[in-house]
Amino acid sequence: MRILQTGDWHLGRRLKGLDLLEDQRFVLEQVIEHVEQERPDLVLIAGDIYDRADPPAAAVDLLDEVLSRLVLDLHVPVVLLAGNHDSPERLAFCSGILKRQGLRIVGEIPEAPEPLVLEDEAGPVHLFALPYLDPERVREGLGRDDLRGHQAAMEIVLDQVRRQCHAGVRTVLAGHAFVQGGCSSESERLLTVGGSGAVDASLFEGFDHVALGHLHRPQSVGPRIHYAGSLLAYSISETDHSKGFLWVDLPASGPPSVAQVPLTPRRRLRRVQGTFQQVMDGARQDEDREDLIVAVLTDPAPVPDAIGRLRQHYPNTLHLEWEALEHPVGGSTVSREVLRLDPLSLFQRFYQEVTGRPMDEAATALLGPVVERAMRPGEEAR
Ligand SMILES: [Mn+2]
Repeated sequence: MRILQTGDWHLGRRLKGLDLLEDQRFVLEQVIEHVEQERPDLVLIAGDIYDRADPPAAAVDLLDEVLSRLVLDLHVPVVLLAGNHDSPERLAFCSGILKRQGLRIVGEIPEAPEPLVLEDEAGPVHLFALPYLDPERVREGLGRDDLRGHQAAMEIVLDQVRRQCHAGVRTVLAGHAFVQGGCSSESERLLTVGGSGAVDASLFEGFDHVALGHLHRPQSVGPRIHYAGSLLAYSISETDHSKGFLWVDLPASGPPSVAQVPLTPRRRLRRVQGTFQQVMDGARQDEDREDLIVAVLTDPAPVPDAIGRLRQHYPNTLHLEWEALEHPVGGSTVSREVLRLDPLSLFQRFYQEVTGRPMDEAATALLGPVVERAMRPGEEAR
């Protein structure tokens, strides 16, 4: 049994204002090619299909095109589930009709989870696909007023899944969640404000394979719990990630083998570092001028219009950092203490310096949520 596991496509996402749709199409073409060659038993897309609940029309068209190729042309069944960025209702439009065509869309939290039954020479494989379990939705959907938090929501839904499991039948679980101990990036929208939103890996014991979405770095967080990671780098913190998908091969018994297949991005997100002069010299030799560039300049003093001049060589320079100025080793007017302050404290300090008195409670209460919202990853394009 061979499953292609992918997730966090975030179709329609922009990075620092830059449209990534053609970049997304470019890697999805590669995914389709792999499916065409390998003919897996299933393609599984573990949530965050779109970047937001109301995706741009071009993103909807792209998904339509990709799914049509997989399901109608290549006849490979596809399961996709709603992540925390998707609108469950919109994503699941026509899901009853599409199910008959081999496309299973999981939007709502199932009251009685029903497995998708796949078969190979060794017998059946049951796949349970859960959407992102928003605790509030689980509470409402199941009429459990006492239910609080992500851990409890996952626990109660998995209890129901386990009731439908059969001993001796290989079982795969797919979902969209933040498992404790996983390594996050800046492009995952926080699941809870002020809390971790994480769930314990121990909740997933007993499944033969757990295919998760949400974390954008490809990783495993337990012996059988795997994140395929996002389709592309979706924040400038992801320059060192190798993005791709997973081949999951389930044997007749025992643990599956999981292999990552890297995808080649249309434009690489990468970091260039050095003095302005060194970076410019490097840029002149560089043929990959369309790449998405994060420049880290080490000059001891600012260079006038550095980003404008860099963009003459790298038109897609997304971000510029002054390493020596932002992280001074000493002798700077900005003390290390200030660099360690969280954004709200930094505002309070600035307020005090400007007004001569500390920020009062009322102002702090007003400012807190604003700062929190501004700092929340994944909202930059709004
Ligand atoms: Mn995501």
